[in-house]
Amino acid sequence: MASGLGDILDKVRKGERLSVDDGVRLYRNPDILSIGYLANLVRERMNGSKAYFIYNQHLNYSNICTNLCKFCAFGKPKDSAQAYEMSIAEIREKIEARLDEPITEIHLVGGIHPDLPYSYYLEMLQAIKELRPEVHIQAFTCVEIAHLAGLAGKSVAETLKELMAAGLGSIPGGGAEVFSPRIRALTCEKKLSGDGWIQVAKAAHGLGLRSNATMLYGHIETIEERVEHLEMLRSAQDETGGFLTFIPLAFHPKNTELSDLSRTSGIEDLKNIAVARCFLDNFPHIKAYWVMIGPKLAQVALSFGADDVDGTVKEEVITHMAGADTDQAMSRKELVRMIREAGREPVERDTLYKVIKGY
Ligand code: V47
Repeated sequence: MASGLGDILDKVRKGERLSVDDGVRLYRNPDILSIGYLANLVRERMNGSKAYFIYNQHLNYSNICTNLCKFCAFGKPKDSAQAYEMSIAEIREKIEARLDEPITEIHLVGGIHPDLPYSYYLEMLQAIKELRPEVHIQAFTCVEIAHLAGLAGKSVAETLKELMAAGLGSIPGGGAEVFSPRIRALTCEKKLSGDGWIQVAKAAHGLGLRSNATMLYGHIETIEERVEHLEMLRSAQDETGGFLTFIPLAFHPKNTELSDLSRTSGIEDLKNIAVARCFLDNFPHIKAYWVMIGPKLAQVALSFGADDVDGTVKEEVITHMAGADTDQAMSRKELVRMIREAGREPVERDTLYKVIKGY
């Protein structure tokens, strides 16, 4: 292989684990086609030609947040004119409005609210389950779970058990950002630490809950800090096996305190997907989140390590507040066409990757 990646190619072919140094070298190497080739070998070995999507509904119940991270345009202080919080009745209405659609997953994320009581979160899950008993609720990032445990005055595990009894099915990957204490101090000092995030994920896995993981790249983090983040995830996954999917999240600077930074490039987006696919050898899935990188690049990503594009979504707020110019939703037909034209086999899945339908 040209570009000095021959030894990494050997490791990938033999299914050997990449070192931290290999990860850094991949990030620093400009030969995106060779990196994509390596990632595609892993992708096809793990997932063949399948490309997964889901019929889901996103619901951001409140943007009021006490963390106010510098990279986030979604979170607002309680007294902001743009602050909102949905009552349980409003959440019901949002769910009722789409009862005729074959939604299999509801994705719930909000800010760290200063005064909503613990009972609100339990009632939200119960209300959704009452209206749609069959739906899988993927809700509350590890950061929110830690906050809810604080509200409940219970351990994370006890809190998770109560949330599960109320309808929680799995945990989304948000809030991970970059685990490095340096990045957290500079961008999100009030947020749960990287170690804290991993502890919540492990507690969830210990109870049989599956969860996702993300990394927010393209702001002020170094390549070494990205690989360190991936390494922390890989070693947690060695212990628990509870992570389902890794989602690299492309930083969108508009309306944030880091708005002088540029948006990520297509090459940077593909590289983050490809390096993750090569490095995270124990993660079953890598998602190219079309909302953040656009459906066109998500198609290309399906040959650079990704085997999932997320889903129909609808009403995405977090990235759109930060200047995303993608649509707010995609139809099943559009998702199937996008995957097919990328030369992959579209598979509609549920949250836990059970096949719902092949196309
Ligand atoms: O935790 C915040 C990120 C995350 C910005 O688990 C930003 O399947 C880009 O985690 N530019 C929430 N990103 C979204 C998320 C997610 C999305 C889709 C699927 C899944 C999954 C998880 O969004 C936050 C933060 O890391 N974020 N601000 C921004 N300006």
